[in-house]
Amino acid sequence: MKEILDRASPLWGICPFVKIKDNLIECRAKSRLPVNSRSVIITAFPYLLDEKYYKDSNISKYSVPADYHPIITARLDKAAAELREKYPGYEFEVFADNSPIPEVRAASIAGIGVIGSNSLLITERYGSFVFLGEIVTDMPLAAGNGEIKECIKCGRCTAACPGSAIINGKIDREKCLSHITQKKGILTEEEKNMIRSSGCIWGCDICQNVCPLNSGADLTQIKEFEETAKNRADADTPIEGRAYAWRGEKVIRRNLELQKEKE
Ligand code: B12
Repeated sequence: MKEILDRASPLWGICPFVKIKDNLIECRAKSRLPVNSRSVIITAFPYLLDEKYYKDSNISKYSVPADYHPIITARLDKAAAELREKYPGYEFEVFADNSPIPEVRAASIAGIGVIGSNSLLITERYGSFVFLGEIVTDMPLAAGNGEIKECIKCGRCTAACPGSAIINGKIDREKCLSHITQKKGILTEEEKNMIRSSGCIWGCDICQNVCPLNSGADLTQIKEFEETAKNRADADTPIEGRAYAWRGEKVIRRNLELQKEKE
């Protein structure tokens, strides 16, 4: 099993399903969970690129590579197919992001990182610049002691958050700039100003950029991320295949207009 998972992801661990079963996220994908789910094999995919890729960028770091969902799903699908062949009789179901699994919590229980006050998983080697995905199985797998570990609570993310959205390690979504850039419809003047002054029209990295546990984070070795890097969104480039494509052009164009108003 180790070789199969090592080929898929540079960092993974096991979270017993029972430890997150009361925190499942309601979504359509929930119906795909194996009936007798026993273990969550949680995997992390580092995405930090060389600084040169972020120069003059107007989108958050996670959206510089092409949409990560198909990239990590392809890797996990391959691993799941190999696991099904090796362990017939067990189910292996792949999820990424659009998942009933509270991924940050599961990853911390699996021992692959600490939960930051910004609510993100921070790994020792790659900091919080990792995407999470998982294979849920009805196979019982040995896990660690399953304790959630917390960050050093220096308070820098809380202080730097432009919307003051971080309250005691919980995110108030309505105030989170990442959420605001994704919101459809009419924004309040305050929300518009947050987008104008951030210089970022999709997502937000502020709580990650100020985190001391992120300094010196290793760059990704996943070639699919580097090969597809594109650090600006603009009105003329098609959005297909980018991390923000699911939201549709209207929201992107609105945010681009807000940036223009500032210039
Ligand atoms: C909805 C969502 C959002 C929403 C709301 C985020 C939020 N923090 O509530 C919005 C749109 C704002 C968002 C933004 C971002 N997101 Co998001 N998001 C999700 C999603 C789909 C679900 C999260 C969720 O609802 N969790 C369940 C809720 C109910 O969790 P919760 O009970 O509140 O528990 C949280 C805390 O309380 C804490 N916690 C829980 N138990 C305990 C116990 C203890 C002791 C402690 C200390 C803490 C703690 O951990 C949980 C962290 O999520 C996940 C994918 C997934 N399936 O998990 C991605 C995910 C969390 N997002 C991700 C990313 C990359 C981002 C952004 C960085 C993108 C960007 N650059 O703009 C920002 C970061 C903003 C931030 N600081 O959270 C990654 C995070 C990777 C990582 N290293 O952790 C995930 C895992 C997606 C992925 N597959 O990689 N996101």
